[in-house]
Amino acid sequence: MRTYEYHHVIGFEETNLVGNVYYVNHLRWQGRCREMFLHDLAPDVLQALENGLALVTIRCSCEYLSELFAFDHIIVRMSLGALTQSRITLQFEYWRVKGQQETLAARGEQQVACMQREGEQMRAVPVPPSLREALRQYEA
Ligand code: SSV
Repeated sequence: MRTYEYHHVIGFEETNLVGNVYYVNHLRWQGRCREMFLHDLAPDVLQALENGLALVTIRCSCEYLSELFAFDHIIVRMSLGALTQSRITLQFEYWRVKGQQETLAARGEQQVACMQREGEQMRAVPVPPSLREALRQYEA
């Protein structure tokens, strides 16, 4: 299965008193990963977000398997879990890289609904064609 990779080196700002990564950061990296995907592969969708398109996160989760620490190099690997008319399910694996060795540190999932803002209201709309096209190569 093809994955989209986001690389990250953990900084002190992401760790807690005990020295390991505070759990909220894993969700931030899900966000960083998906926005870089749009920036790289469907930049017109970023433009559309300024014109009333809303990509609404309707759920997200993370399963924590092992601790991460400052200066750990991690790769977040994102793949497409499911694609419907207006919803995208993204799956994430968080790998810690040390030399040649990679360890799975966490897993996550989130679902995004494509909607259009209309005044105060929002209505579901199809996944934008350019995004659907970009997603094709990441189908599980
Ligand atoms: C500002 C805002 O609302 C941003 C939302 C971003 C949503 C991005 C969705 C990207 C989906 C990428 C899927 C890739 C699967 C391999």
